[in-house]
Amino acid sequence: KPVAWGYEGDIGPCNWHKYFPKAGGKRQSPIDIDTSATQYDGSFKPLRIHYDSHMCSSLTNNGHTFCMSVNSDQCNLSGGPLEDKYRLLQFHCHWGSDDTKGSEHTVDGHQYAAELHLVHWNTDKFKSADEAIEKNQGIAVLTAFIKAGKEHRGWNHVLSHFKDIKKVQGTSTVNEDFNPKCLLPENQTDYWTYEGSLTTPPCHESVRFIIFKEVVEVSSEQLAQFRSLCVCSSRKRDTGEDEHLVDNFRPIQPLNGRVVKASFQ
Ligand code: SG4
Ligand code: ZN
Repeated sequence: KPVAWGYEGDIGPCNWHKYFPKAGGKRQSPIDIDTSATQYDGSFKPLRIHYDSHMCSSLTNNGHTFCMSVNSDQCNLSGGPLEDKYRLLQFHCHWGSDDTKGSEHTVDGHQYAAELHLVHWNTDKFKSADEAIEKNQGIAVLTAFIKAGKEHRGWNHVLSHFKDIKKVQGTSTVNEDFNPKCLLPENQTDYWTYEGSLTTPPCHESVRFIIFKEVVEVSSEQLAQFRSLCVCSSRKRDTGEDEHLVDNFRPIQPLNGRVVKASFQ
């Protein structure tokens, strides 16, 4: 039977390695990006993000985050530090119990309110996402930090489906015209990149992260809607309400000699 995991207590990040040995490996994610130690790499090609609309198929609350599955071979990522072509599989977020925390990666020790992950798999080297997920160069995660600020109209498209996914396993079909490109920052040329892992069990060391320098603003009210999702209904608060899904970020992991490359000087 699948091993339960979470973000606190016995099933929290400190104990993941007992049930998921990869979590104790040498290239784990997330990390702190020490901007004084990053290295500019002038050999990167332009990053090519090609996403089409009409392809966001369904939004699910999986008990760890919301997850928008994408069903299109017309959403691809290549170039930049990548040798191969990668196809968008899903996107999801990590967030805090308030606006002062929530991102997984940190920049010079600063934690943002949330972090968006767009997960892609390598269609040049592998036959399926399931195969790619545990292989070196199998996965590329395009990442944007999120902070509290002005309202973000693109995010309202996603949030409008949250009423259907409050409970775990809640699913909502998304068939309106929506392009996840609208969730990315304007500046898509300045990013950091390094080789890491899935930030959740089984923490496979298969991921190249590409992390935009420019931070995206959403309103505090929009961040509060992330927190309106619930975790397993078996876990109730003292008040009898379902417990809310918050602080679903893994703490930073050791670099172990890895170098974070920057696309900009
Ligand atoms: C979240 O739990 C997603 O819901 C998972 O996606 C995802 O797993 C996991 O995070 C790890 O991804 O970008 N944070 S991460 O490293 O993409 C995978 C699903 O469960 C394999 C579909
Ligand atoms: Zn993630």
